[in-house]
Amino acid sequence: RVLGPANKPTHPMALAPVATPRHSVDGFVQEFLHELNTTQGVTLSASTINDQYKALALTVRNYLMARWLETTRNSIKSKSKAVAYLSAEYLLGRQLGNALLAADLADIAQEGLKQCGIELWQLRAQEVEPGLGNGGLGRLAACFIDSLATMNVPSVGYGIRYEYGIFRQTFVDGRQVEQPDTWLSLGSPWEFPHPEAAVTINFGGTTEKYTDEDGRERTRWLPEWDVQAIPYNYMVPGYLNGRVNTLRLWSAEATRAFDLQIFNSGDYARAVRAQTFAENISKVLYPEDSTPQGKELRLQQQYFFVAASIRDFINQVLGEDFDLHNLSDRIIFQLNDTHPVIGVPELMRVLIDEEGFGWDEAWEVTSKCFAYTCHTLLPEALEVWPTELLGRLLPRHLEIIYAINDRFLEQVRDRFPGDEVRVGRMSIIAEYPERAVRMAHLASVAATKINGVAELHSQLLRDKVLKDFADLWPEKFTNVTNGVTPRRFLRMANYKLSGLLTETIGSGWVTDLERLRELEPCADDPEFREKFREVKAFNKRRLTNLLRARDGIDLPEGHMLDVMVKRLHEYKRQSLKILHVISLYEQVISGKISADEITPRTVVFGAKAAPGYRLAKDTIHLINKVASVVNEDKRLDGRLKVAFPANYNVTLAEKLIPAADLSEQISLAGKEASGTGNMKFALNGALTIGTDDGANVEIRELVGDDHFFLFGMTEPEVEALQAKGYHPGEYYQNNPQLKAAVDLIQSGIFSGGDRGTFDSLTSSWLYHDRFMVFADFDSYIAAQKKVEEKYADQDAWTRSAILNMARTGYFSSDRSMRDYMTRIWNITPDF
Ligand code: B1H
Repeated sequence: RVLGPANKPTHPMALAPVATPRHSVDGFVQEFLHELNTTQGVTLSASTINDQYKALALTVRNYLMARWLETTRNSIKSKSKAVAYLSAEYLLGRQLGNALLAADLADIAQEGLKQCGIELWQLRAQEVEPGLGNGGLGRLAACFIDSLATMNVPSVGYGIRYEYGIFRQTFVDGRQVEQPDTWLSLGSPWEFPHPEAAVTINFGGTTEKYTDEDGRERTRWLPEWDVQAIPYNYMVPGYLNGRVNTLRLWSAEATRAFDLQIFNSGDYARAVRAQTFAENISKVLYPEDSTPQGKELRLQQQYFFVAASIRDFINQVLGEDFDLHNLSDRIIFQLNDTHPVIGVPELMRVLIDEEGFGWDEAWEVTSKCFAYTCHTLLPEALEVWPTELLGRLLPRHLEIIYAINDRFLEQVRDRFPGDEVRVGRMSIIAEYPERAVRMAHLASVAATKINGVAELHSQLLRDKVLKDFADLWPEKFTNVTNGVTPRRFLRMANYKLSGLLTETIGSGWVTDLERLRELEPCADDPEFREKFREVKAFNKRRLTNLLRARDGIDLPEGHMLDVMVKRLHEYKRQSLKILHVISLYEQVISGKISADEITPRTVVFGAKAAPGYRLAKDTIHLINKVASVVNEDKRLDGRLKVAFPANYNVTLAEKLIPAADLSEQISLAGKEASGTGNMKFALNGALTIGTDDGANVEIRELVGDDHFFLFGMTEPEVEALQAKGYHPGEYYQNNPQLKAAVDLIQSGIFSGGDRGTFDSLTSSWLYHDRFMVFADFDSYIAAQKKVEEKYADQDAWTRSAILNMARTGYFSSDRSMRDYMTRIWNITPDF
């Protein structure tokens, strides 16, 4: 390390808190101008909007700085047990608004900037969001660290500082085209790089046996190459509580030693290429949501950040003289899906090879330090690494995995004598189609606790995906239903509604969301309903203005806003939603109904498809083509519109969700582990049309059947149909409305007369649809009729919307974190 330990003061002032700027408009302006002058090196009059944004960000940072240093110092001093959240993704969203809120500076900043002739919202619009995640899993990690900070829980988030986050989506002729996400091109004022705290991460090579000084047989890893992991710290401010936790993201750089070797060989060009090779590790986020890519670089990323994080925690937090036998008194590593599971053999390697532990001693410690959250039910989403690849990259880890497996299978044979079929099913090593490590099995063996992310999902994990493990270790299994942070998704995103809530029940709901219950009686108060409607109307106007400027999209006034935003995936069934639109259109143009029978409605889609996922991309193409035909057709009398703004991200979600009337949560039952968008919509006063899947089940239980539009098969019905044999052609032949919609696509009307453009989609639905779109079509259409009936009675609708909000406080990520603390971590908050 270049610098010595930070907590040995070398100056009497070293432990004194850094001065926090005065919490007043004057104090703020002074600090802002100071940053503009000294950091950006410009005067106010010569400053660009980017200068102003950066100076503002630095100003807000300064207000949080003393709390951050204090939190960090206390967490090292206090020696309390901490959580290390290990996640390959953090979908943070913009930082400025959240930091202003956490420091109680929003009003002061607005006024101070106004005095400087600057509009705060304009500076906020400058920020490029760090899109370091794909969808729900990455956003969940961001919500969780927000809640941990707000609830005073000693914790640190560890992840990867991707140079390119999730791609920027554009449409060319209605097809998705991906652009690199250059979120760092103007630099980020929110990060604190610490190159002096770099950690060396090894790869490749071989292992060898040797005898140590005490005559013990030992193994050592002789790696072939290495990279430097450079930590970048981010503040994670709690809401108005004086705590600022840390998110530590690792960036890869080439090591000196590595270059030198090649430089000395005289091959300069190869040396420079080698540098690029090392730095590729943190270059880009893999854009597949739910379907992991078995790419070597991906495994490199996983090991890179997990090994750096474990080393970092042991060296920086615990310090030299800590007895690692007691590691589980100080830390629990929470595994966000299987992506960080290589941390299990890594901790074993550190304890055995580096610290001289015996196997049993090391396993005793390791098996208490990890807990595993599973986020999926789709078999194709379960990560598997070929032993050939894993052994080439991490030879010592593969040996350790084999050794863990040997001991584990012995246990299985003990418990289930003679049941070799079970042994084969449970083995950490799969033999077909190739020899490979099943990461979910490794995680299940090592973890103290295994949790799913909604009640139904956790039950299906126990009954199906991980049934053998639940038979062996029932006590390991638990559920923690997901949640979302009320700070970002209610207080910030919907400040009008927040104002109404606070004026009605006080501001306690921001950190105690169950208090929204107090609003239940307001559902019957006409005056409150009127105010609630005004808020919705305001949010719709705000969205209209944004989409006009951002996408050139014109939202009509007075429409029901029907929103489906989430990653594009067959199981989520955007296809069902677009078939509904096509069907409405078909009925009008064929004269079956007249346009004025349609409820004026705008259907908004937002969705990115994984770049290599053909059917998902074809669905985007279809939606865009339907939009361009439907939106222009005068026969609809402007009563049905489709809007598909490109590049759906957290920033857009914050504007879209508060404006929505109807939330589409229409996955095939048993496929969506939880969903978290569903929670955000309900909390912002949208009604849900949804299947009995994921957290929809719990939302419906809480809001009540009268305020939720349920449709579709249940999970057992899906299973039964699958077992009996699903024949989509029968639904097509027997349902004229469905047939007419599908035929309309095949007529070429959405593809300039070409009948074959969407064959990939129609034949998938007709012949081999794993996600049974046709089977739920009828029921979906019927539920949409109920939606229209209810919407016709605005008082009834608003009443239900208010009750949705009032009854879903359970879905705060604060509650999720409390559940993790009691059911999994055995941790209590500080103070
Ligand atoms: C979820 C993923 C995921 N489940 C692999 N699994 C990935 C898997 O890059 N990869 O390889 C990326 C993401 N993401 C989602 O997690 C579930 O589908 C949602 O239902 C759930 O709400 C969310 C948070 O638990």
